[in-house]
Amino acid sequence: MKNFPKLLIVLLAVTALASCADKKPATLAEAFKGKFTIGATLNKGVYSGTDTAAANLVIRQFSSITAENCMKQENIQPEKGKFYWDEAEAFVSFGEKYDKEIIGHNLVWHSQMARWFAFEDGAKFEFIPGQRPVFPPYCSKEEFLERMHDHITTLVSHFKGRVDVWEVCNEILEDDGTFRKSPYYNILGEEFVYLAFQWAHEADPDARLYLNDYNMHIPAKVDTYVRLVKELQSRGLRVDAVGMQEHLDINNPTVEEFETSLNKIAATGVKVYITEWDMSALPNPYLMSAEITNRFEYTPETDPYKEGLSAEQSKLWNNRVQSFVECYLKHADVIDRWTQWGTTDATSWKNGFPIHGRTDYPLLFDRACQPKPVVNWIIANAQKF
Ligand code: 9MR
Repeated sequence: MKNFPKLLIVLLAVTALASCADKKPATLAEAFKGKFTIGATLNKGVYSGTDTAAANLVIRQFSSITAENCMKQENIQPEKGKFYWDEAEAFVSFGEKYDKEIIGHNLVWHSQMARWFAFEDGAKFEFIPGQRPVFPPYCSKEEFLERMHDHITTLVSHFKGRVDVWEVCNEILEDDGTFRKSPYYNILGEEFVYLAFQWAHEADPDARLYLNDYNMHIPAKVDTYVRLVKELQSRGLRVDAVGMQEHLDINNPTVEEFETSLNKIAATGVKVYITEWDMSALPNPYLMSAEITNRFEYTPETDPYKEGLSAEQSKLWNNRVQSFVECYLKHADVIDRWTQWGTTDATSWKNGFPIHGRTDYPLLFDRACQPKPVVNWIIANAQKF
């Protein structure tokens, strides 16, 4: 009898543990536990607290967050030597408060580059509507190296120990696998890649580092990334992963094309991050890409689901997403993170790209922050893989 309370405690503890083990996942974050992190990309409304519905969705459903715009160079260092930290600070604090993996996007990107960054001090820009822009001369190589070192070092050091993962180079290749002729490449050649990784690592040795691009299903493109990873490795530089953006549409690419590229990356020994996932439900006027200079004219035929997605298209979309997710789960040993580009359909960039003003349905949560059918399927099934 003396032992009764002890026995009771043990019994209660065992029952509690058993019911914990039985507990079915209720959210995406729980569904992917032990497999990979599941991320959302945050705009200002989410981390500043004005969009409370989206913020609550992220807090509950996701385990990782990426900065959609606030860390891009034109926003964070719009003038030489002047860093504007407030927004990025709000983003990182949000992640810390809710214990999310925090992704910095990005250190090197030709687009949304600060206007002063590659050109002679005080350079004048003239943009005449309808004419090709004529750019002023680049600054000297020495000056560019100093600016690049300063930008990367200042940004990464500022968030040392707080940002878990930095996207070091974004969209540095053309689809044919050659280097994009950006100011980085034009001034430094391929060396800019190795310098960027070196300086990012020096500024925060614990941060994970990766290369990132769209259209990674194109063999020539992924092959060059494989070469770059090997080159980084042979120089002893830290590289943790290759990011496959995965801006998909309703037809392209195939799961098999994705898988072939994933296997090529995995063979180098680094991880794969799915970094900017979305799947447009709309007709696509060109073969899918995230090349943001591509724009097409709006006509009503290009925007068929203004009043809501048809049942047929919704089924197609959900089934296609499911087949990708099955593939991601199959490769959970290689995939470390799956991030969707945005939080809900309401604020996705796809409503404005590649045609402005359409109503698209590319993300896992709808305009009312409700899960699409495939989300419920994931929550019920992911742990079975
Ligand atoms: O989603 C971003 C959008 O709000 C910006 O206006 C746009 C400007 O370039 O960038 C979008 O994000 C891009 C990301 O940073 C890099 N890959 C392509 C994404 C979609 O354009």
